[in-house]
Amino acid sequence: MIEKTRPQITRSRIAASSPPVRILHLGLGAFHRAHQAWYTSRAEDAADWGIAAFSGRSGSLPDLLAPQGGVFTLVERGAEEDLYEHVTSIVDARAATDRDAYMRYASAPTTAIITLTVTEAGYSLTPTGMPDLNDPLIVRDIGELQRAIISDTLETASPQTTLGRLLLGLEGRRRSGAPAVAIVPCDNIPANGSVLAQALATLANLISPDLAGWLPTGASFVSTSVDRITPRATDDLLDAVQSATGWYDAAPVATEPFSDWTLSGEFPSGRPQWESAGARFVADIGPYESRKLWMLNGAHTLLAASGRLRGHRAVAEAMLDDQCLGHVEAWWDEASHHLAEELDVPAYRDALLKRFANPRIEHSLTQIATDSATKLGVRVAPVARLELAAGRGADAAATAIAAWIASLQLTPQVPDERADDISVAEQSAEPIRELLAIVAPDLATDETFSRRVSEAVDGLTQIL
Ligand code: CS2
Repeated sequence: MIEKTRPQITRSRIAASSPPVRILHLGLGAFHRAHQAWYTSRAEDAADWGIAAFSGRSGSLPDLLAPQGGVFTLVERGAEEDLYEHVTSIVDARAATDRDAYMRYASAPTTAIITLTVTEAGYSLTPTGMPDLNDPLIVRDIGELQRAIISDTLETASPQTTLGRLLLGLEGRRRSGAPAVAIVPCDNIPANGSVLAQALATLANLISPDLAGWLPTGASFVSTSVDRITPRATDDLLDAVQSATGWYDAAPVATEPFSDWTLSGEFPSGRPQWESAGARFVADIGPYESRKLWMLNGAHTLLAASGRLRGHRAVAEAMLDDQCLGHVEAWWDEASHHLAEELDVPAYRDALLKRFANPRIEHSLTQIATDSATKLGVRVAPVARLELAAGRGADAAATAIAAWIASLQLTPQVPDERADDISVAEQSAEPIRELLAIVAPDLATDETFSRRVSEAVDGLTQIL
């Protein structure tokens, strides 16, 4: 329990204005606050753009932020020093279950943008990026939305999945005649805007022809690549903020100095001048997202497995272990074969080494290991395919997948959306091939690659 020795920070106490809500966010957590909320708060036209943020998996933030009027302290943790600033863009923090408020914001003509940070697994997609029509929650949401729309009882529907919730909000919007909204997914999925557009269109076609017909003009989809390493906040942060700023803050967030936001797509009802806060708008997002997803996130997922196998708890600690570092370097070499020269991969790689080594960012490997089955499919499998197509062995990709398989056997269990599939695979006659099939079904049918993964699992389990 942290002792409250200072007055609590509130919007009025720090004399911050209250911008009108024009952005609706799903997935209020540390990353949203250190990234999109921070960019919005720093934009030149911040006074015009407020955020109403709904919690995702972690439920308590709205209760902590509401008494503060949504404002909080962001602590930028450099290798040597901390910098403190106030983020004031979130003006309404709500629980995921607050359906009425959600519908009000989703249907409001003043809402121009819906952003999302719901994690990769939160989109209920198959490894090929289509909505998972075998997922019981998706099946349930389709039925519930169909019934509510046909019987004109929208207020009774409470879908559970992100796709279902979005479709409910969009149906509300369609009915209210609100102008087109930009939907901006901020999760680590390649072409996230197009993937989400396709997933929503597929489900809308099953739910309601009116909604399906409205979608192409009612919503635009923006693809983004987002980057800022933001571990879960720890209790000592509250003390640090209190003594450094003179305010008690019940919900500060600590993050690294580095940040990147690359976006591509249309904003039919306007947007904040995020570029004035450092965001980058591009025509082709592909190269940026590959560089980030493969080099940073791929290495993270690899370290989460190989580091935990070696008894490490955090990224910076694993980077000091030559074996883990060797795995990461080999992975970076392999991924670099498929990244264009203009992306200046050597400089990006040097920066990553420093970011990962930042000893003051305690980034837990267990946190990163969550949902590794889905993450490997997005972060590692694409490079394996490209390497195999180029006639090479994809050894580093095989090692990354093998490290995950070995960690399933040898380290404490971590939450994974695919846990049921994982235990079925583990009990099958060919567990390694079946586990590989969860990550990437096509790679599991490649005999040579599958054997390579098996050999790497043997290698990893022997040298421990
Ligand atoms: C991490 C990411 O938890 C994870 O899977 O790889 O959250 C990573 O820290 C962010 O994408 C950094 O931008």
